[in-house]
Amino acid sequence: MAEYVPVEIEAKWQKSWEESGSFEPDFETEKSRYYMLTMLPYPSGDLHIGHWYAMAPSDTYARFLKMQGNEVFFPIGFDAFGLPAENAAIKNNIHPKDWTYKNIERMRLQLRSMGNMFAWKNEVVSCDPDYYKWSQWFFLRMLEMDLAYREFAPVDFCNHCQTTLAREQVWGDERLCERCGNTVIRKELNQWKLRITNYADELLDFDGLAWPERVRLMQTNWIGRSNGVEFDIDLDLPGDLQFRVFTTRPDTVFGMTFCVLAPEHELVEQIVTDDQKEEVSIYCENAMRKDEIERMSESQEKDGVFTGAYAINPLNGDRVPVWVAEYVLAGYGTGAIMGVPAHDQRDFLFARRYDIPTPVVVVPEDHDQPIPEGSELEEALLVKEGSKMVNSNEFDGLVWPEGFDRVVQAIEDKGIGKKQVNYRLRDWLISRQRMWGTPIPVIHCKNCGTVPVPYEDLPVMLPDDMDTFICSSWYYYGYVSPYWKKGEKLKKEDLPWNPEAIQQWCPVNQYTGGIEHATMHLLYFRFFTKVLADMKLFDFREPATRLFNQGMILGEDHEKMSKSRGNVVNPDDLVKKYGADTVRCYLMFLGPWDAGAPWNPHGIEGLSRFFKGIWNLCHQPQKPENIDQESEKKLRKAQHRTLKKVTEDLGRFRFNTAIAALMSFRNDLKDHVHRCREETRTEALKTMLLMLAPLAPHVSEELWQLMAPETGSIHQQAWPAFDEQLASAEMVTLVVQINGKVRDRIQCPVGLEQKQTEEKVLASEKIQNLLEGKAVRKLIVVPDRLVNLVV
Ligand code: ANZ
Repeated sequence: MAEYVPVEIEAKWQKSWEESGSFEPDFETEKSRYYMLTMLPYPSGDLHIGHWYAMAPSDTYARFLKMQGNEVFFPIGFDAFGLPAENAAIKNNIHPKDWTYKNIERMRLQLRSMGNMFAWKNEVVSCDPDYYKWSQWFFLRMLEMDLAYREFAPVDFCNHCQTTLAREQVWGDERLCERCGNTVIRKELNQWKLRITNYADELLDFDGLAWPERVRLMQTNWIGRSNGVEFDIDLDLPGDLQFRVFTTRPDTVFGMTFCVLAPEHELVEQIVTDDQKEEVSIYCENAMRKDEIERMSESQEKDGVFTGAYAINPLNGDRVPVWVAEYVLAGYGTGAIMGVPAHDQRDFLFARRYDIPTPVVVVPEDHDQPIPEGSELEEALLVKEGSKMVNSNEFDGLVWPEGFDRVVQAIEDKGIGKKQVNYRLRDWLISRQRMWGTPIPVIHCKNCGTVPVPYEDLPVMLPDDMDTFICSSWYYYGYVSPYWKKGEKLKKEDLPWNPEAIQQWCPVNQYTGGIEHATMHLLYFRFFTKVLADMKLFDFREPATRLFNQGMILGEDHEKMSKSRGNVVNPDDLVKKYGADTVRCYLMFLGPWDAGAPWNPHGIEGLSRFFKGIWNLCHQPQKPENIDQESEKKLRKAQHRTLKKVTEDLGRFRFNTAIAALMSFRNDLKDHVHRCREETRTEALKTMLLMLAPLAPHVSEELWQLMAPETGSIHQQAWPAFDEQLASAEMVTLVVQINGKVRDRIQCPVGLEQKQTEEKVLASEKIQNLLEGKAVRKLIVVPDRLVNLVV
């Protein structure tokens, strides 16, 4: 009998499938089309186990759908621009392009070793000029639609290297340049942005999308829509200087005991008194060097400096000090706030630090105690819904949201402000000042300013700069007609793809990828699709109907895998030793796909044995000792039960339980197959192989050729159907006794475990009535037959 040697059969089948083009979809198909997409990899040079964990299960799903009769499109490509290529290029003194393409070459081989049914003919590589010319084309169209614009924005800059730096190139709290070790400064530079904020409200609408709740929540918070009011506050200074604040809680305006301007606020210099000048200026300079995340951090002490100036609360005439503090950001709202320490935690910490009074002005509606003194508070009193205004003159007693509305009305009547909706979301900064990225197709001319490059002159070739998130914002359309109009001159009226194919295949039916992209790529690609729909390039407005986030595969030590920790698992070594099928299935077996799992080096042998077992079963010639009806029946039932389970599990990404069911079916086969008729045996084994086909494509193909060579490839077969009746669990009648007397008979599925049996018995209404609350002292279970309760 031939031995199972995975390396021998796997390469053979990968070659055969690719040569026959069996995984390239038929674009003209009559079948229902299914676009299955997995996030494209960055060509770092090595396919790591995380890639396998992302891509092997998605391949299983794609294959499963194909067997179920869909025409499945499952493309792959490379997101090839970015910083690592530049760093590697500098280090090794080669061009980033050479480094990138060398890595792509290697990763293509590694990806093939996984045995995925990728539609390789549709591959795109985002650093190919025939790809990025379309990114540039989109940019020019957005420029015309006023969706792209240039604005000064702060960047990290190294004076020594004379270059801007990406976040990850700025090291530590000291903020040192990764290249030269000098201190990095913040500098305002003219940068390109896309108006994603125009789409903020639409991006909050997830109607019709089957996306994980977690991602929807993260995006919703990221977009951060807040309903509030903006109004002017006069300074108590000669002249009529004033500043505008944004608040979501106008109903707390009577609790304002200070105001704060962001360190970047233009009024700071004008209002600061002479004796405060120096302190304020040092403070502002320091603050402006930090980034927003640092400034907003909860753990950060809330500090600031008094400007020496005072402002007047427009609703009650109170005179309050004006401070500068870094926790107020220049880029949000108006860059100035009213400080209400009793009801805002940041203001509370600030007021505590500087001994500023903290009067309480809203309480829970049902509060019937005396109103607390602010000095008693240990933290801000956060009440909104169901809050009642107090200590607020004519507004006393008003309950949310009426209090909100009435104060807004008063502000509008005075003509000092209006309702305002703000978003946390900022426009998307796409300039990168890096070499290895898509050049922005605009010429900066001394005499005539910025001039868009004519469409016919695209692509604008490297080097220059444009963020890689653009490339990944439309690659899934690129796959459908890769490198459309390759080498041709472009026109504005051109379409970036075959419109019919896009309309037929998009939006993506199922997208899979990591949750870490929730508020970046997964938001940008939704935005991009909406913009392209507004360009009338297609008539849908969301890129992917369903989204699934896989978990992360961790090191054996339950930590994130990293070279420095020495806990990295190399998939190539595993493939050599066990074969791709075993590695794929073992990763899927480790736990539910969305949960992720730590790598466990001990279990993989078990899976390897599982395949050997099936291999042997298929190779052993049938020598029925004596045909046994009972065995026949058991095997047939096991087959249909397993098929039902696997069909359901694969359909909901529960690969681990599907594999467990197959293992149990392998045991049934071992136990019964030699006592079954040839017909029953073949059917059971073939069904096993068909169920394995999406999970372990190579070994199932090899064995299929042994069992049914006349039918062609296993991957062209239909998913088998199960018989609902055979698949359903067999029932038994369980006799229930109380103190030895038969009291009830209950129908139960065969093989219930002790605990389930007990639960089932105790749930019976009849038994409950008979027990009348008496304590059960003992419960004796004879599986599938009898239960005796001793009371
Ligand atoms: C007074 C107040 C009282 C506030 C209260 C809140 C609670 P969201 O919901 O995130 O929009 N704020 C406004 N502009 C700010 C800026 N540039 N930097 C830092 N904080 C800013 O938050 C709106 C609230 O955040 C605003 O409402 C303001 O504080 C603060 F009981 O005003 B509030």
